[in-house]
Amino acid sequence: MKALQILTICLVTTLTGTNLRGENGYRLWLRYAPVTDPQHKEYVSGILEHVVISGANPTAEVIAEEIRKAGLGMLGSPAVCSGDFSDRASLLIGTPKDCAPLATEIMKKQLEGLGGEGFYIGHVSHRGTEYLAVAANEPVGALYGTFHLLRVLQEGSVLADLPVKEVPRIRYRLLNHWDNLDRTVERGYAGFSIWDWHKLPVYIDPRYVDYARANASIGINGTVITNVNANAYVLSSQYIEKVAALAGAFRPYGLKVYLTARFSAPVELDGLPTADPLVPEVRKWWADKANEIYTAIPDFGGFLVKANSEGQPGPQNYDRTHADGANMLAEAVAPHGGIVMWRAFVYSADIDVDRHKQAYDEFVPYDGEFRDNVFVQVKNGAIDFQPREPFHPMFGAMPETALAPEFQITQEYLGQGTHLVYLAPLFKECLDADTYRPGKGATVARIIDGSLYGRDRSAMAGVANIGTDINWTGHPFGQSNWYSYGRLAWDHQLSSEQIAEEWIRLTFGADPSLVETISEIMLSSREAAVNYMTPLGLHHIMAEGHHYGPGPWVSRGRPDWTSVYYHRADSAGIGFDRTASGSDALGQYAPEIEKAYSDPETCPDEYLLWFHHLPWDYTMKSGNTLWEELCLRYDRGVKMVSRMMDRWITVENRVDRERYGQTLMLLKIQEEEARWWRNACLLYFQQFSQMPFPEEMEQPEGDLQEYMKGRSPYPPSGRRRR
Ligand code: BDP
Repeated sequence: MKALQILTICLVTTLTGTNLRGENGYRLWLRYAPVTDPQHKEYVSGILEHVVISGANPTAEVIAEEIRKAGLGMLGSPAVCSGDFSDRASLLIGTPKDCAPLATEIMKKQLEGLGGEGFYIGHVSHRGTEYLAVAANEPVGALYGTFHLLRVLQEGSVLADLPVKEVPRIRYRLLNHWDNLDRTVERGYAGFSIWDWHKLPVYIDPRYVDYARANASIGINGTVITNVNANAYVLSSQYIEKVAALAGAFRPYGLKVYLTARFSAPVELDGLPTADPLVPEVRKWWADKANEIYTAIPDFGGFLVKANSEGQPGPQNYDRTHADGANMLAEAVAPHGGIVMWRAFVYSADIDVDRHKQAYDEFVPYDGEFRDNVFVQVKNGAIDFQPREPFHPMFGAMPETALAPEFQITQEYLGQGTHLVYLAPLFKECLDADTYRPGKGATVARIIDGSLYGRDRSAMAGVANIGTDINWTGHPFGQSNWYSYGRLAWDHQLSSEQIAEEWIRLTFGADPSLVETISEIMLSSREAAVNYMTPLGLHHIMAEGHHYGPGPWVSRGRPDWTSVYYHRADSAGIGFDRTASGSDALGQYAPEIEKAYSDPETCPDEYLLWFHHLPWDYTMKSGNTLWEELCLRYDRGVKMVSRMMDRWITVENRVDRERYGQTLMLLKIQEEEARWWRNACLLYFQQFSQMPFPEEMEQPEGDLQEYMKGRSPYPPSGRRRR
């Protein structure tokens, strides 16, 4: 590099206080960037000057390692850590069992009700001196507390309103990887699977540890490492040994391993004549398999199962119910403290019932029949991770069953690897939705966290967007979705704004105007995507198979995998009538919702075409006709992306070049693809509406036939394979 260039970079860096050199994103939100503000630097040094981390256990060791990293990054020198109490301590981290100053009655009182994972950050007094402490009942709580403290410091903030006490609202906070044993990732857009099966169990990729650290830092405590379209082979002895090695790497971080269980595994692996869950030999096979797994992995989490769905085997193959299947597996893992997550994502092309209704029909009659260690895992909406769906009607309809919501962090239907779409608003929309069951205020969040029923078991699942790409998630902003999922699983009361701001400060820097600009981009991004893909309640109109790009014309093959099944556009109008005069899916919701949504006048615009088939000239609340409104919303989506790009351009020189440039290029693709969605969808629907495009919008260009041919025979990855 020429001297002049170096000088310029140094100058700009000094002037803006930002490190403008490239950052590849590997460090995620754990960057521990140098603290430049002298006052904050003094504050951080004061806290990290001499940290006492008590306890001789692997979690205490990783806490010390994290504290050293943080000191090195933020202050330029690793913080001094010791295991033994010293009166020079600036911070104490530990449990009452291991750290004498924390073993007081007052502290024990403070820790009451915090369980194993909760933590306390505040002052303790010992022999007349006050110390700052991160205290917990168990080492993992101390680890979560440490990450909390380091987050505050990294954000450029100070600890205010001490003491801080936190307890996770959800007990099982899980990632679901749709990773195949050949290292492809179903619906993955960030490279290959990070599990290097070939080299396991001997070779422990340092990424495994960074992965566990990242998860622990946001409170994720379990990971299902294999695809729901499961391969029985992962349950073979050879693979159990590999899984045990991963579990060993994750253990100090409080991250447990789970596996997907292929229902036909007893037949496939050991030649049993049947996998019927009521046959004693089959039950014994699973009990033995569970024993084998727990011998290798004593803290194994349990099984996740996709059964009788999209061709997967299940109990119905033997005329048994979901409850029979789930309970058999639950019985096998129960003696070891394991759980079973049984997915409710079931629908069949052979049943002539709106796909929206099928999961409810199949599961609700079995409410109360699932064992105590079973969770029924329900997607946020009744169709399939669409840009916007009303909450799934099963929430609230099974009070005797522990339900766990499943969110999709990977952006299968939201622009895959190229679109910036911040998903916290989507997750929140479901969690905050009022089911009105049994009455007003029964939100999905209160149902699934157990508080509504006084149940102490709760779980949440998020389909991971992680792969071998250097920045883990492909799109630099994909990281924010992993982050927000974890934060919401810990505390679903956090707002999308709060989480975005946290993430931006940690990821790009704490300059308030930078935070404001990037947060505006993030907070508008989900609504932008809904607008340019599926406004007004449209859904499932993406391209066939790979799901990349628009495909409202898809009409071949299995009807419930086509687009025409869902949008039902014809010369009379557009939308799916799910009122009592149509499929009556609305009848599965509480009467309050059914009543409000059954009338197009009172149904929120967001869900209008989800529940109604309406004429093209129907008058909307805005006064526009339905056709005009549809066109304007599609166009608004494109404009919102242009605005996101304009805003992003203003952060040049305020964030590092590498991530600035990557994001800008991706926003260009997103803008172009938003136009593609708008043009293709509107030209297609215009065939039915026969109405002109409103003048005030950018006129859709191109030829429908060309759009219908698709872009390339080689769409992005994310293909299905076991
Ligand atoms: C759909 C995906 C498919 C998954 C399925 C599932 O397209 O790849 O296998 O969900 O959740 O959205 O099982």
